[in-house]
Amino acid sequence: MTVQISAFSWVPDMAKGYVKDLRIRWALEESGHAYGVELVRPLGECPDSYRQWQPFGQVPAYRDDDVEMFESGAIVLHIARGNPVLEPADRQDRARMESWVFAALSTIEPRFQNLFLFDAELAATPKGAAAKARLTELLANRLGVLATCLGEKEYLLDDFTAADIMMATVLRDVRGHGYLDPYPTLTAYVERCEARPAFSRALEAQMANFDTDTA
Ligand SMILES: N[C@@H](CCC(=O)N[C@@H](CS)C(=O)NCC(=O)O)C(=O)O
Repeated sequence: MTVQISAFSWVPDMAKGYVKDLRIRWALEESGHAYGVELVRPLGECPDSYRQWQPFGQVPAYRDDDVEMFESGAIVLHIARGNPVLEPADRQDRARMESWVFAALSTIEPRFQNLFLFDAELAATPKGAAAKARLTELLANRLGVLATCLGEKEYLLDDFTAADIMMATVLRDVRGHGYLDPYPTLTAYVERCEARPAFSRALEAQMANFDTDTA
């Protein structure tokens, strides 16, 4: 099967290694699929034709012999379908895996993103400082629940699944801003996921693509 994904050819240094095509590369590496990459430039510089593939002009987008799609969660679930490394065979476990994929994307990630955007623009004002404290508390509540659910387990389910790709990539962003520091088990969980050879290959491939854009 021929697989192609989109990725940015350039991002600021702080974003290198964190762009969301990493999720797709990681899922593909875990499942042993080779893939090609179509590089686009960010900040509205992508051609109109790209928006037929990814309507918002974002990365990643994905196509294979059968389907063309966008949204990293949907793409990772598509790659996981029927794949024993990423998707449990048992129906209940599969349902839990899907639940955790959505928990990563809609329960944890937005709490961090609110804070991340806020950090940049408003934190300097007194009202801003109070609001930031509240948003920090809201994120902490979610991380606390996550840490309890993970407990001493290695992964969200008994074995590694697609859910760990989504959760670990969300938590890497959280960690980068220091909000994971109070949760040693979550930090260890991210490091365990990052220690997977497939993650290293995915990361290296993303970084190598940035080297090609010298404009
Ligand atoms: N919900 C989308 C978000 C994708 C996303 O935020 N991509 C970023 C790169 S990590 C992007 O393309 N940013 C540029 C933009 O939004 O214009 C997904 O998970 O695929």
